[in-house]
Amino acid sequence: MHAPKEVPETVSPARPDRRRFLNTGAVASLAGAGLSLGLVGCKESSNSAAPAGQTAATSGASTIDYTKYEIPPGQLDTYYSFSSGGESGECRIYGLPSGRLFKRIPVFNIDCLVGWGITNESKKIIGTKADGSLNYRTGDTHHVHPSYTDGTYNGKYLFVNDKIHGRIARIRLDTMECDKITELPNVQGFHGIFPDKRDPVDAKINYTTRVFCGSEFHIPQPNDGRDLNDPKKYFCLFTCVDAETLEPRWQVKVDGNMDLVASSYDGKLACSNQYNTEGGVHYEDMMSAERDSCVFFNIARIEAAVQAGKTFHIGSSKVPVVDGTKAANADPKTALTCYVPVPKNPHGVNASPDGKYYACSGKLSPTATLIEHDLVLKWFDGGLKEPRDTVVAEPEIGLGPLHTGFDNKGNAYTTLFLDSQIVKWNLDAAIKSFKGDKAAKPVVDRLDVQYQPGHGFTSMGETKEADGKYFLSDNKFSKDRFLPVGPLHPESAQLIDISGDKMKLIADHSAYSEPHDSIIIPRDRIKTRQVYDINEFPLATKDAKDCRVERKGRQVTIHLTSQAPAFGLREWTVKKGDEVTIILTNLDKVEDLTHGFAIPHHDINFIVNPQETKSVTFKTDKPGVYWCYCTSFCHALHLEMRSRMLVEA
Ligand code: K7E
Ligand code: CUA
Ligand code: CA
Repeated sequence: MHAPKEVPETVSPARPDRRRFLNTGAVASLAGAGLSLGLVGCKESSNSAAPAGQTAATSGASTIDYTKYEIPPGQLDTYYSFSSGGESGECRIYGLPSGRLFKRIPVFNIDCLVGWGITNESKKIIGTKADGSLNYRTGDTHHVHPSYTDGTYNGKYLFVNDKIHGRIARIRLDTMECDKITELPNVQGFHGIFPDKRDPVDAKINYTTRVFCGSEFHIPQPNDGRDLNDPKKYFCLFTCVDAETLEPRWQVKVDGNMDLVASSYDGKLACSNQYNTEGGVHYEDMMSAERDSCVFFNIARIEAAVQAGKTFHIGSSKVPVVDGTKAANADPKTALTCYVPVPKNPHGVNASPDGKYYACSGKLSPTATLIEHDLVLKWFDGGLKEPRDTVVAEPEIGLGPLHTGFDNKGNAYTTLFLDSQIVKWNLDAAIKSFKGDKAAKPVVDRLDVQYQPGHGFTSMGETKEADGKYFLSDNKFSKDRFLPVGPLHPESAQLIDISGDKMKLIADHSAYSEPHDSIIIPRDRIKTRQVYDINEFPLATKDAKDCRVERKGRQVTIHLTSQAPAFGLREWTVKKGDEVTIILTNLDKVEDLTHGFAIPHHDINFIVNPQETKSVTFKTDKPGVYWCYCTSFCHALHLEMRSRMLVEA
């Protein structure tokens, strides 16, 4: 797997030798870890994993007119794609179908271009300790989902998780900047996140008001040193966060862990797949059971229980917690939760755009489980015997199924991590087959991807307006698809045309490590602002004539403006040991006319967009002359755009 090899000039998507090599590698590494996967199929060639009679994988390469998908210079893409950035802690915006990277949005990470984590305003959002240093400098973003109105995107916010530190962040979609971050109490491994798609309680509020957050790692509660090595006492919390204040409203104690989260289209349910119902702390234990669960939350009942005060608190947290464990919810008619058994260590749960089903992938089972929404509600009404009776299909689709996207024609597209394929399967056929109809063939197409796909998602596929145009496969390995750039290869995001019967692979886009999830939105759903309103910033200096230096003891405030090609003060004088705050307002009103501001030796670097104000605070520790200069090429006299900070001994 790691042997150096020459770079072929062209790469055939279907080179079977390479695929087999990778596939055996992936399986062998699991087997080598002592795992008994209980997987069907063949370890030699992924293609043979297709059960007899089903479509073999295709390269999709032969007759495609790629020019059809080209975006020539000067033309705009038809879709935005918002993507998580994994261990980078950021989010990204791509254009589709071109794959152009438009913007990286710093969220949990420090970014010296925009000054995120450096300016006072951004530090306040990320959160600082008493000494002014950042609470955290790292983040791990996995899942991005915009806010909804009535089952579709309203273009207002984007929500994203930080798996490491259990934080939720909100990005404004008009400026495409993060504006709030909250750390969830008593949560470790905050993984799945999904906004409510409809608010069922207050008809006046017509947009997302709840964001549901799962937690993956079970911990002692509170995690203060008690029960360190007593895993039976550990547990996880499911959290509901208010979309406007971004404060947690309530939490639910659950059995097992939570991985991904999905929400219903009617506002009644949220759910999460669980791979560790065993409560194991080592992987062998986490995969010892043949079945795990998908746990459903009855939102109205939980909120009624919170209202009625049937709650408890954990440690110093003020957030009310209700008991959603199996033992406390044995009677369906009053239950807050319903645990639906699904095969071994599922990963991913996705709601179909018609609101009828949830597809939960097997990961260690070659199946996807289809759970019917109305049957879950029926179980909660006492009309079904077992939670498992809510399952309406469980087709065999291939090895290592993870995430599922949907088109507008009743088909699902699931990533197969081990098979390195996307499998297209038909929901109705899967349901018929589950009922015993031997003629029904759920799998309708397979396409090789390069390689080992994680998330996959369709255009508008997580809204009621799924359009069936594109599927993007975020692959975990790219190997030989791009020029090598050292040991860390880029990830590959492969765009697939799903408008016809056969999937067509139409583009490879490289992506910096490591996007997990993305969403695809038509460009007309997004309305951005190009210039800020200067009145939004209480600290703004609205006229260059008002630039000044104010001193209060050792605290010095510099009120400064920028207007191409000059800053409002040519120089200012401070003393060694002063605490200096620079407040910079960009007076330029022209779209795209951004100025930067950097100070040598002081680690200051940020930008101000048109009509924006930002501030930084720092200590002067070394006498001397420091040229504060503009870092953003703004004008013919950009290089001359500088001021002196004179630091006296
Ligand atoms: Cu959504 Cu990668 Cu966090 Cu699956 S997870 S791939
Ligand atoms: Cu202002 Cu360069
Ligand atoms: Ca398990």
